[in-house]
Amino acid sequence: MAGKRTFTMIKPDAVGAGNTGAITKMIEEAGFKIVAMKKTYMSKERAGQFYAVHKERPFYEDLTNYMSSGPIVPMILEKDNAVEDFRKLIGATNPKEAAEGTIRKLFAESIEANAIHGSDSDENATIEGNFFFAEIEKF
Ligand code: RTP
Ligand code: MG
Repeated sequence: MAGKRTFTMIKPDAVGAGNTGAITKMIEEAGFKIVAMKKTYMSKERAGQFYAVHKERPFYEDLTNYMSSGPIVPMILEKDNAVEDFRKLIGATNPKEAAEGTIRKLFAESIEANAIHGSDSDENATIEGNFFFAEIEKF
């Protein structure tokens, strides 16, 4: 079902702060079905692979250090218009610019430690979901 899934991960700051449950509740209450979910960890090398598109950006080194600083909770989510609707639910990259009631407004610490990831296209949602989950883990 093209366009119905997105990929997210709760980032190390939010997992470490004990916000996994509150964020997951918001995701489900917004109408997203959890297709796959686990708690795991990315080495710095693996974080570098996940964020390879940002390799030339000035924040890449910081970003890969941060994303490998603690456990994360990746998920595949399903809903009509999933990618766009999920980006709305999480809010702007910088929590100072995020709309009221968004996950980043409520839980992000900074532009880098911003609580949660959301795929930016259907194509990337598939690639990112497959980075973490085998077919047998998707329901
Ligand atoms: P994401 O991919 O995690 O959903 O975030 P996004 O689309 O809103 O932002 P993107 O431009 O893709 O950046 C990826 C992540 O890199 C960190 N970042 N740090 N220090 C900085 O200026 C800076 N800018 C971005 C954030 O963790 C951002 O979510
Ligand atoms: Mg992005």
